[in-house]
Amino acid sequence: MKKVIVTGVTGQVGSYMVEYLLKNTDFKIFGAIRRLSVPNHKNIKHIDDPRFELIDLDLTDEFSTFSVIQQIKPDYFINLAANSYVGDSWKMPLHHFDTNTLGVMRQLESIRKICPKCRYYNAGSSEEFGDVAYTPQDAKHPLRPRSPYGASKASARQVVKVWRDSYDLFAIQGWLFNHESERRGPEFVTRKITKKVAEIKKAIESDQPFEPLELGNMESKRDWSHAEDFVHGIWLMLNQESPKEYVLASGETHSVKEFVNIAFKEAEIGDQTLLPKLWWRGEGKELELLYNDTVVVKVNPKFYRPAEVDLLLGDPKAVTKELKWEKKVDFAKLVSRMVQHDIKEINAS
Ligand code: G4F
Repeated sequence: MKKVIVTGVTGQVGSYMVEYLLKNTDFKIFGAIRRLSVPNHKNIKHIDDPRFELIDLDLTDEFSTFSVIQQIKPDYFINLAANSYVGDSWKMPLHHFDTNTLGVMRQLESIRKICPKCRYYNAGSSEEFGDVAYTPQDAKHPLRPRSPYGASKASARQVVKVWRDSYDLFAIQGWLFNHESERRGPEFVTRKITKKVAEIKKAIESDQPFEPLELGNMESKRDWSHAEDFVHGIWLMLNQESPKEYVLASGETHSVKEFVNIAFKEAEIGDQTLLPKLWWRGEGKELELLYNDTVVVKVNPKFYRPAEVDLLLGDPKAVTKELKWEKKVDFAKLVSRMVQHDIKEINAS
C-alpha cells in the first residue's frame, strides 16, 4: 500500500486533502499534527477510516521530521502546514521563516537522504507575487513579496527549486491563490465576515443589540476560490510525468467590500434599494455600512497592514489546459456556502 504524509490536516486544505485521498486512492494517509495543549481537531473529527492515522510532526523540529520520514518512508509528502496568517507575520517574522522556509528544508533534506523517489508538494502562495508587476499573475510572474509571510514562501520556493535541481527530486511548490471554505479560520477576512454577518442577522431578527463588524482595508482585491477545488489541483500537479509548477486560481478578483456586500445580501439583511435599507457611507478609513441608521460594518485601523498587496488575480489557463483542472465553485457560490453554513451554526448554538 502506498503511503502519503499530509501536514496541516487540522486546517481547511489539509482536512479536504485527507477526504480527497481517502475517496480517490487506496493509499494509507498519515496526517501530521503539531501537539497543542488544547487540540483543535474540529475539521477532522468526522473522519473515521483505518487508512487514516494521526502522527506528531513539528515543522520546526529537525529530529522529529527526520524520524517520521525515516519510519514511514512515504511515497508522497504534501506540506500544507504553515504559519499562514499574513497579518501576524510582521509580529513574528522569524517564526514564519522557521516554519515556512526552514521547515521545508528540513523535510527535503530528510526526503533526499531517506526516500528520494518520494513526490513532494509544498503549498505556494500568491503572496509571493505581492506588489504585482502585471495582471493576471501566472507562473512566470516575478516574486515581489510585501510581507514577511510572502518572503518566507518566496524563499521556500527557492529552496524547493534548489533541492529539485541538485538532487533530481520530484519536488514542487504550486501557487495557491486565496482559498476559503466553511472550515476557514476566523482570523482570515472571509470567515471573519461570514461569521459576523450570521451573528448580526440573528441579533436583528431577535431584536438584540450587536457590535459592528470591524475590518481593515476593504479596497484590497483578492482572487478567492473554494479550498476543496484546490486539493484536486494539488493532486494533479503531484501526479504529472515531470515536476512542473502551476498557478491555482479562480481567475476572478473581488474587493473585500464586494465580499461584504454579497455576504449581507446572502443573509437577506436589508437591501440596497428597498427598506430596511443597507447603505455605504464615507470612504477609506471612514467607510462604513449602515442598516437603516445602525452601523453594521466599520473600519478599525488596527486591521490595516504595514504594507498591503492591493490586487491579486491569478491566471489558471496553464493548469486548465495542461492538467485539465477546473474550479467547481465560483465566487457567489463560495460566499453563499460560507454564509449559509455560519447562519446554520449560530442558530444551532
Ligand atoms: O483573509 P486575509 O487575511 O488573507 P491574505 O492576507 O490575502 O492571505 C491569505 O491568502 C494567501 C494567498 O494569497 C495565503 F498564502 C495566506 O496564507 C492566506 O491564506 O486578507 C485578505 C485581505 C487583505 O488585503 C487584508 O488586508 O483582506 C484585508 N482585510 C481587511 N480587513 C483583512 C481585514 N484581513 C483580515 N485577516 N482581517 C481583517 O479584519
